[in-house]
Amino acid sequence: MFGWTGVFLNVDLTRNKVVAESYDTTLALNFMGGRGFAAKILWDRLTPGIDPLSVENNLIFAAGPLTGFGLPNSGKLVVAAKSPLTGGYGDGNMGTQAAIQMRKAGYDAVIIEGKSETPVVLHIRDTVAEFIDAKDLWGLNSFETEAQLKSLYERTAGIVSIGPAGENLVKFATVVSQEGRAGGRPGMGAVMGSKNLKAVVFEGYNEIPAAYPKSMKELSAAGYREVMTKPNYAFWKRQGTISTVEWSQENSALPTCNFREGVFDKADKIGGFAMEKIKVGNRGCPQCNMTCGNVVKGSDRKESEIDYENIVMLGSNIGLGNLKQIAALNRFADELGLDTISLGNVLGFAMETSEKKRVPEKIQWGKFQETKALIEDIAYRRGFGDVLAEGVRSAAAKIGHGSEDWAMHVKGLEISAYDCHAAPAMALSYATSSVGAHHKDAWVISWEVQFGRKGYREEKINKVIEMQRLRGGVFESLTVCRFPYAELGFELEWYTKYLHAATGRELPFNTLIYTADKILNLIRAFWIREYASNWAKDMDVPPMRWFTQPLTEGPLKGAMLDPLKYDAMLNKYYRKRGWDERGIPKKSTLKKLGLSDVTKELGNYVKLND
Ligand code: PTT
Ligand code: SF4
Repeated sequence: MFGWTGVFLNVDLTRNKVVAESYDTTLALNFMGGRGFAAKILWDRLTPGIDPLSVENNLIFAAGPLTGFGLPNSGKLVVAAKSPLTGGYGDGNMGTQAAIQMRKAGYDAVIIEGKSETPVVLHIRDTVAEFIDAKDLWGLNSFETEAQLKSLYERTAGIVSIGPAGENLVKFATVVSQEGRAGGRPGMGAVMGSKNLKAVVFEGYNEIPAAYPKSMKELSAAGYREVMTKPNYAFWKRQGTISTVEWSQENSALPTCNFREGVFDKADKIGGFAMEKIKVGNRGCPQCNMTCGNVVKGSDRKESEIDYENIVMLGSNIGLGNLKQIAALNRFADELGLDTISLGNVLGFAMETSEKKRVPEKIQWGKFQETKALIEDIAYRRGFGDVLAEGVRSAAAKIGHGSEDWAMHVKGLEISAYDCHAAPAMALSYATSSVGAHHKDAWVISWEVQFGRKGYREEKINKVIEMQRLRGGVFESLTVCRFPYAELGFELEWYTKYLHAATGRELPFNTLIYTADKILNLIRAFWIREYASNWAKDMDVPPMRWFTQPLTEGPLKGAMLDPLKYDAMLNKYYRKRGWDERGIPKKSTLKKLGLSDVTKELGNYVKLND
């Protein structure tokens, strides 16, 4: 097989055993890699209903057929498991040297099951895997952990680790790499912690088999050159994702005070131009010349790599308008291994709940020191922090007193940094994303703003589906960064050329889209199998706040979503997807996608329609 290594590494932490397992071309072509492999493995191997933090869960690191070849933006890795936050399928995508090293070691995926008796580091060097005692590392933050491990291995080693949040099973703990790359929003760090796995070190010294190595090199060099010719390249290097702060403010989409408003009076102090004034450098994922991680020094004088999402969620959404303080909170979250998006939601929720006097704790908007202390309480599960460590869905259920009305999540995953009071298509995107409320699959809001945000017309549904196919399907299964395409207009044809050089196969775009639909439906089946009789259409509905509490400030004052129109839009989305009125794939849809085996299994949990 070319392109793929054709091998998964099974790691059993209970028995300290590893077994390399070859898989065939059919699996590769059917599921491609990354998210596709993760979904297939979790569907096949997990017993429905297991506790995500039990030994039975699998933690998966999966790459795609382009990972590690030196192609632009191909240093990405999917980390996946059954999510302890949502109870459904969970994954994330992080840029890390570990992606490249895993492939060079000879594996397309590493599947970790069981639980080590004591804290452990897994070291994989080509065909040799060892389990190293990690008692001395347990308790260290993710930066300290990586620094210690770095001193022990080759400079090229790829390391992923968890911080105290993962160890303490905070439900939105992430896996961290390279001081500021974080992946697995729906609690992949907690799954790693539940296995007593502090870190994985990957070292690989083999060539990844390419069908046409020479054209691979040429295409790679040409790709890097092409990226640099794109008109927005220079500005992207200056501001990366952060220019979106100004855009969101102009368009009333900037989450402010727990998504109550879409404008923030200190937006100019936390946007791209404010960031440029304190910027000290660029960092990025390996194999990338777009390096979009903007490094600034926070109020703690430590370096922090910031993006749009973490600025907004730890800034305007909690009423904090000081960029250096936001950077310090972001660095703190990276060290602890907490997802900044969920964290910003949880903090905003706590502030609003306190303001409304539904809890005795006094937590005020925009107070840096108090917020930092609360973040620490969350990571170490102290006091009220322990309640918040479960995520907003669970916290609201526990607190009650109507607090569900301002718990901003879909399916238990907290909302990313775009307010949708006046963005029905983006609301649909959050509501139907494969992991819960994440913008990664269909970031449709900029298109929606450009082409008319009012209305629920069919074109919007089509756009959501198109983006889910491309971003959530193609990019997550090839496991390459989507930013060259999404932000600079790097043409999609490049990827079919890369795929041909890597695999020796003509894999036209419509094949990739078909695979994307297959993966999305398999993930959908995973969710439905887990929720079984509790599965309901309202799981595909965004938070009530956007339907019931209009914006009270800014040019879109008064705006909110219309529940009846949203419902009609969702019904149409279901029909276009080949799902029934409950949002469950029909037998005919699964068959068309080559998922007939799924029909049989899923039919044991819910009644399927033809
Ligand atoms: C991603 C989510 C995002 S999406 C951001 S910022 W973004 C937040 N970053 C966090 C962080 O940092 N530290 C932290 N402790 N928690 C964080 N949580 C948030 O996690 C990321 C980039 C970005 S920056 C984005 S959009 C793109 N995402 C891609 C994707 O999902 N797929 C893909 N094929 N390419 C992508 N390219 C871009 O990568 P999750 P990274 Mg991240 C400090 O993992 O779970 O998917 O959540 O990986 O290496 O940091 O790169 O404005
Ligand atoms: Fe990583 Fe940014 Fe480069 Fe994408 S563009 S590979 S997120 S540094």
